[in-house]
Amino acid sequence: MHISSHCKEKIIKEKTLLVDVIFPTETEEGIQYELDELASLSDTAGAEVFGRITQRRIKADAAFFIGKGKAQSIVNKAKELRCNIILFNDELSPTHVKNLQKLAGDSIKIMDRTGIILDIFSQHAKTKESRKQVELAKLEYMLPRLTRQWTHLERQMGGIGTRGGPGETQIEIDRRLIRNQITKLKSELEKISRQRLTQNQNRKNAYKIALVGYTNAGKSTLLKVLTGEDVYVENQLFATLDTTTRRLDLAKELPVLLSDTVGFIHKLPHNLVASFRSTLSEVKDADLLLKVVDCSSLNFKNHLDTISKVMINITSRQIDYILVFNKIDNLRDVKQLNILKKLYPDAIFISAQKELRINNLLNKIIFKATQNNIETKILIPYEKSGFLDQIYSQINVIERKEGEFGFEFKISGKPERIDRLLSLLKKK
Ligand SMILES: Nc1nc2c(ncn2[C@@H]2O[C@H](COP(=O)(O)OP(=O)(O)OP(=O)(O)O)[C@@H](O)[C@H]2O)c(=O)[nH]1
Ligand SMILES: [Mg+2]
Repeated sequence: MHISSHCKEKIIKEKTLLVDVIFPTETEEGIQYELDELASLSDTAGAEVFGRITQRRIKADAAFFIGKGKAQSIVNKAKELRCNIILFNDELSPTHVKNLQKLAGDSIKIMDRTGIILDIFSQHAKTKESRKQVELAKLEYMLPRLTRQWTHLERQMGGIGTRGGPGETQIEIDRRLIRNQITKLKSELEKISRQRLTQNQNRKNAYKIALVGYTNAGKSTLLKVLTGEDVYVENQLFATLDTTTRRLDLAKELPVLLSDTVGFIHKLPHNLVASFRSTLSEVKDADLLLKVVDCSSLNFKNHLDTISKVMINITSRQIDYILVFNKIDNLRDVKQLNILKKLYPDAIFISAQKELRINNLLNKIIFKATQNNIETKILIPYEKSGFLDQIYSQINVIERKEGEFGFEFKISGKPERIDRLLSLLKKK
């Protein structure tokens, strides 16, 4: 696993002990997979895993999440292994964190899955927008979890208007500071998203494709192969946080845009999805999704599940898609490939890295992009020439003539788009 240089110092310091509770609906096998994934998250964040502990429970304990006795023994184990982080696979409630933290003392930090994901996002956020999105998610996560240890926030957030009114306790002051900062971030993000909307106006007529999939499935590698763009590819979780959109030259008269964006993961924190909503707008507005799956992973079925769940969170619209099974070069043998092909007859099997069978995918994209396209003629009266911009920005123009009554256009596109255009024309 790649570890970027700025994490190296952390690795020496941070040692994690992983903890997972097995509830009745979960299997031992599933839990091992989840712990492997939690270990990858810990590794990507720059902390080394020194042990794993599981406990079977009917339901979570109200005070400690696990039993109090077990909690104490985990803390002892962490001390024995010299771990400074106890990392829980589930999202802990503010009460759980408070109680567990009290038990663990100052030298050990209690963290949960959401916390470590947020930490990775902070490390990987590069642009102004993604940094603000991560900060927003972090503050929303922090707000209900404020305890006495969070003090002196003023110094970090400082400035005029941060001093508390009479009688406010430190925690109240901190909460108020955080709420103010959340409001500020939201309005800044709103502004950035409005700017993007204006920039995107001229992309309307393009057929829009978005890459979606589990983190590390190979989405960015595929964007690189399909468009020739040099994008960041790394064997780590959440290498990509910002959306990249590039032209994809498929055929004449077929403007296509391809977007790559942040990957999904099992139990992706809700407030992260919410704060990344504008980055994910390329997914929401896409005409076609390429659902990229690492089919060499033993857990690809769970990954498919996660994609569906996160998509429901992002949009209620059903978007047409192609199932892209990537990393076929990593499969054990041809037999395994054939089994998968039988199970998923509609999927396209490729290796983005080894550039295998990319043409199959391109053909299917062209088929989808031109499927049901119709050609038709429309007349724009001269007095409505203000409408010409909309024609060019929303549909493919094959021919334009100046006739007796107005501009005579020959256009092609999806019937829905043409209908939308005609009803706009009527209204004007
Ligand atoms: N063996 C194999 N490895 C691949 C293939 N495609 C991508 N990879 C590797 O998988 C890792 C992740 O690739 P990325 O393209 O960064 O994956 P991603 O889906 O963009 O991941 P995130 O941005 O982190 O969500 C990299 O080490 C790639 O080199 C493939 O077809 N075969
Ligand atoms: Mg990526």
